[in-house]
Amino acid sequence: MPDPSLSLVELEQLLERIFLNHGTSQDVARSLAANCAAAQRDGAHSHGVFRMPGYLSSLASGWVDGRAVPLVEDIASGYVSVDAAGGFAQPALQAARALLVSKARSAGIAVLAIRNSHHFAALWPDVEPFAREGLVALSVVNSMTCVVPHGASKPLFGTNPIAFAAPCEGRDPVVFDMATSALAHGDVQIAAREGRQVPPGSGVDRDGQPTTDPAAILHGGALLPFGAHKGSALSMMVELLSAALTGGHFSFEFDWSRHPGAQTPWTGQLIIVIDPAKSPGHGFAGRCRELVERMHEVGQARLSGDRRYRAREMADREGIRLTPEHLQQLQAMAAGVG
Ligand code: NDP
Ligand code: PYC
Repeated sequence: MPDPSLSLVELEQLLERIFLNHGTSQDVARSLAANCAAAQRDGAHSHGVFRMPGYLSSLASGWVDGRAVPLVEDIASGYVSVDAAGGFAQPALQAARALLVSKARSAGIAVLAIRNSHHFAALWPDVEPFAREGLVALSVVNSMTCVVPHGASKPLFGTNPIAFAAPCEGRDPVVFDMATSALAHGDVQIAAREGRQVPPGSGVDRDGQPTTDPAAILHGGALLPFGAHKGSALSMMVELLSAALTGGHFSFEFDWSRHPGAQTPWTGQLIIVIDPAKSPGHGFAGRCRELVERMHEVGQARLSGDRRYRAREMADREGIRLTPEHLQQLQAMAAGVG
């Protein structure tokens, strides 16, 4: 028997029911369900349905407000700010999106600074849609202290991803989305669950010694930045842009110890949107295509984003496959017993 499969709409509806049954507003349920279902469809497993128990446990702990109403502030010709009011970052982005795009199109560039927000998801769903509208987008979000800065002895930074999306003539947008740690925290959790070691250089144990044991990283140990001092500098930049600039918390600045079950980092997010129609000759998407073609010519077969697009094509044809256990677990959550 093949694993059961759902269409994107079916999975979104199932996840939306789960969020609603666990106390979120309709807007929040819709926004988180769309994000999580898209990650599952694209094979982004560290941020697909794997995350549902964490969302629910954070909501149940009272740490995140699933009914928060974001407050959008029109700060300047190229600057929008949102107070997510202790809720999730995705509905805050939705609330500010139209204003952000209209500012980017008139000024050529606009910034969205989200604060007082929880981001527990992949970052590419926040940027890819801008590129599908012909815009270039860059986003950063910080998370929770679990990464040792290069040369330091204790964790301070979060796993702090950076995502970028650009329109490209004749093909899907060029998108990358990467943690600035050697591994995303979610991938360490998955490795621990599956009894796999993580690659050397990923993390250290509670004594600061290098380890490939995911349990040692998760329980008292920490992750390392990717690329030594270079990834560490990018992670520092993510802290500054996501927290210092937006008015959000640094990854080390919040204390969730009084909310057992809390898992969603309470931080900030920055999104920069650029309108390439303002560039000379309006030729950005064509230039992007030229670069991609040259990358292929020199032998790079797989570009960042391509694996997700292939997974998406397959899911669009054959549905999104879930193990019977995962589907049962989701159905139990939707019925309010999970
Ligand atoms: P990966 O290392 O799996 O991938 C990073 C990027 O590199 C992706 O764009 C990926 O494209 C691309 N890529 C991977 N392998 C290759 C290859 N062989 N050739 C070319 N390109 C390649 O991602 P991470 O583990 O760093 O991050 C996973 C997710 O975790 C991200 O979505 C991130 O946003 C999320 N995250 C969220 C956090 C939060 O606070 N909300 C914190 C940290 C991480 P493709 O996708 O097509 O494979
Ligand atoms: O996988 O590192 C991670 C992560 C942190 C917050 C959400 N995802």
